[in-house]
Amino acid sequence: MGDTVKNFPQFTEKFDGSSLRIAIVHARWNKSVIDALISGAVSKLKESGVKDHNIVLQSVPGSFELPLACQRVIVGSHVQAGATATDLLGGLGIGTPRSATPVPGSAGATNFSSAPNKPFDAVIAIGVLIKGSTMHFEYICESVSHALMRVQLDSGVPVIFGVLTVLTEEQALERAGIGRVNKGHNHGEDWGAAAVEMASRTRRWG
Ligand code: DLZ
Repeated sequence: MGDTVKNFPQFTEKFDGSSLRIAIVHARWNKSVIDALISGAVSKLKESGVKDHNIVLQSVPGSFELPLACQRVIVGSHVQAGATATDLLGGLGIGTPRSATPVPGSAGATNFSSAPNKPFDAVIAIGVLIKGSTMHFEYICESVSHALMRVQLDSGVPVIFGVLTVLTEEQALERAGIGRVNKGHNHGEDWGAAAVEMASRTRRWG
């Protein structure tokens, strides 16, 4: 990670994700960066023992839609529209896609009514906001971060803040580990680790 003090310190305790169910809710704006971040998060979840069928992905148009989607995912009304990580990551070149039944009228979505319907232990909200020439960026960053915190505190379910708020496209690429000049570090991995740690701790705290 280079000569810097600013990094994600892994806790020395190992957390076992084998009984955890984690949702990744992601925006579709800036897709190549989003895809890399999802890959990083999923690899870390799997490395921590989270099972494929317990990683559920839900996409939304943009970051502004993340808080409501996270809230609904936590409440449980999402299950019919989500896809498991295995399905999505088949498309990203990770994991083996399993066959899925398309939900009528929702292209690309898959019906996982057979997936275990237990509550989620944590949700990772992933979005990439890149500053433009107007105030749009400031308003969305501010409202999304506050709203995600609210969802987390209101529900008691950890919501991991996986929203990059960057000034340039290159900064976004570097934070997804796919920078053109400096490859950088994939922050999705940190979010996967944070989800497993917070889900485990929240269970212990009761
Ligand atoms: C409109 C917009 C713009 C300009 N930029 C981004 C962005 O960089 N990242 C992102 O996730 N979403 C962006 N959006 C879309 C908004 O988040 C939202 O989807 C729309 O305003 C509709 O509510």
